[in-house]
Amino acid sequence: MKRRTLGVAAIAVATLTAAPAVSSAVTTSTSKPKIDILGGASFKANRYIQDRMRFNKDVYRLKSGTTIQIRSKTPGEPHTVSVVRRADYPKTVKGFETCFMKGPCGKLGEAHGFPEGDGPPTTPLVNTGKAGFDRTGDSIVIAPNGKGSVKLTAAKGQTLQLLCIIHPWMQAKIVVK
Ligand SMILES: [Cu+2]
Repeated sequence: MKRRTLGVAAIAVATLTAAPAVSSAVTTSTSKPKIDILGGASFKANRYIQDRMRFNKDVYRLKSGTTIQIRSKTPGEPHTVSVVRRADYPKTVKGFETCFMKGPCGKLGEAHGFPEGDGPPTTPLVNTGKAGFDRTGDSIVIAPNGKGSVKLTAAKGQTLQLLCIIHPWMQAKIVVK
């Protein structure tokens, strides 16, 4: 998938700078639990480019059975909210490449059916196990500036590790209440 390749190239540069501060605040319960995807980029001439694509929280504490509204406020590129194993989180820029070559970034990208060029994936929702978000491999694509929703079916006490397979520094988790 061309987009992912480009993403890695851009990010290799982007992460040369310190990661931007991301709110570590935890969501409080609201009537419409949501995950917002935020963006923005900047550069310093002859120094770096900084990409601030991110989930709006590091930790979402949500009740089992909740419908999660996901909203992207970034134009241009899609995102995914994907459940992965903690061990599959890239921890370095080189780790992004591993994620694309043999980790969930590549595997889920194929499962979603992202085209080589631009265009929507053939399978925006990949579900493993029972319906909803409850286990590794569950994944939803959110279009540029798009929305989506998914039911949190994981049982109370579970933690789901989230990753955007297109921008694999986007890492957060859901703690199920
Ligand atoms: Cu993303």
